Amino acid sequence: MSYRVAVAGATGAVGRELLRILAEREFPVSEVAALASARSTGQEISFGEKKVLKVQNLDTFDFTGWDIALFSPGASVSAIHAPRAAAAGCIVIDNTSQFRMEPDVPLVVPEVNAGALRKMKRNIVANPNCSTAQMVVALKPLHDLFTIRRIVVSTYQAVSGAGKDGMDELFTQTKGSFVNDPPTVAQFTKQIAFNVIPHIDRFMEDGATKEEWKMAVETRKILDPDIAVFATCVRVPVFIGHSEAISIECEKPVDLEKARAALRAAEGVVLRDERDDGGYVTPIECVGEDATYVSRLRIDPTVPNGLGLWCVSDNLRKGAALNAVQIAEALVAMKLVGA
Ligand code: 11C
Repeated sequence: MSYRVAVAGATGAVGRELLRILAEREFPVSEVAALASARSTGQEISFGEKKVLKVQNLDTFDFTGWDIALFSPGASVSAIHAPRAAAAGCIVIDNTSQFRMEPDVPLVVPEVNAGALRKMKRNIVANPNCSTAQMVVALKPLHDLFTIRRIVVSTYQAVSGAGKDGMDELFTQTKGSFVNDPPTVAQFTKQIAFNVIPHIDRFMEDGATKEEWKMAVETRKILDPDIAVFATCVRVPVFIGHSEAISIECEKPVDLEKARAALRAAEGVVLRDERDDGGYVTPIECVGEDATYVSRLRIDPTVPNGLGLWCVSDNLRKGAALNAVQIAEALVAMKLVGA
């Protein structure tokens, strides 16, 4: 069986990655539609090696008869068009923050909680924030073994999390610095070239940012509602690949060898932890890769049952487009689409 698949937000950084991954993984499509705002209508965008799609207007697109829509157009646009597509009978996999915390919308990372797809009620499935996705993939095998009770995480997030404009800003500021051009700051709150910024998304009342709040509430929804999460999210001058330094406190005694074996066996995880020069993975090495890489695994002796680790992943792939396509694959495997 093959499926009619629409990609909304097709001209953005994640939209392009969605089309690339659908083709790369040979998702069984009978037809693909690339959708974006009116100003991109008619633009040409490639799908796989041979096909070129003409971008269609999301505002007027009729989703009747389409099986799956992969949405990444921004939360306010998803708010309008995802329910419209769902009402037409199309299953929406939404990559924005719009529906993630709604109780009747499953929030899914297939390696962790594919079973939640069976609870889909509104034809909408949510894809988590990129920093959450890689963290829960890395922590699931450890949670299964030791029962995590608290997570303290610091992130080092690439500018592509802020889309193509964020990438352009890092590029322009970096280039400008060599010819003494004063930096133009638009996408971030301060200069990002040669700097780090401890601020992603807006501030909330308690002093956390929304990115930090998302990591906490999304992790609880996906992995376990009883886990406490304290996150500090930082933007760094890296184009692609989010990194995270994670410390966990567990209910049960931790055992390093068992942790290593579980991470080696876990779906979606690659353990590279050699305790030697270069024996760990950095973000530039994970670009274009599907795995979540775990390194620097070690006991944290400062808390009971503590363990620390470093994890990196391509934020446009596992953090966004790849996870969405894996959700589509899970829907097919579970016979939840196209019935
Ligand atoms: C960033 N994590 O790096 C954000 C991007 O809720 O889907 C993704 C925002 C989201 O800026």
